[in-house]
Amino acid sequence: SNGTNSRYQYDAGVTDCLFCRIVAGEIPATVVTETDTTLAFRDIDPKAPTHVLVIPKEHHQAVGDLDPALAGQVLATAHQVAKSEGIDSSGYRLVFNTGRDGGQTVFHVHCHVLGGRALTWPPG
Ligand code: DGP
Repeated sequence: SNGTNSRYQYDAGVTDCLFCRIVAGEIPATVVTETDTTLAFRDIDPKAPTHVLVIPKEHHQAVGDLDPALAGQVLATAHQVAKSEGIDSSGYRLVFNTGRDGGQTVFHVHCHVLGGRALTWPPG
């Protein structure tokens, strides 16, 4: 599947997608963990002591484009990251920035795993 049914903006899709290139090993990333279907790597511009991105390896634009099984696999990996980062008991935040108003800048769906400090609410 690809991002041609873009609801938010033009989606370059698999051929020119930053996170697809990370999956392919064409762009380096600090990988935290991976499964058959998901990849977790550190955000290049961390906003908290732990800031990891969890993506499906397959290209989908936004969380609403994921079938429930794959969405569940992304969430399971995010929780695994929280455990391995030692923030599962202190608490953490999972965020899917989606579309223009959500502040999404990379149009390959990703779950931010944020923690390691007390996070404020509401977000900006
Ligand atoms: P969002 O704004 O929700 O679409 O988040 C995109 C995130 O991706 C943002 O926190 C910065 C991160 N990011 C952008 N480019 C790169 C990159 O080349 N490598 C890594 N590891 N993260 C990136």
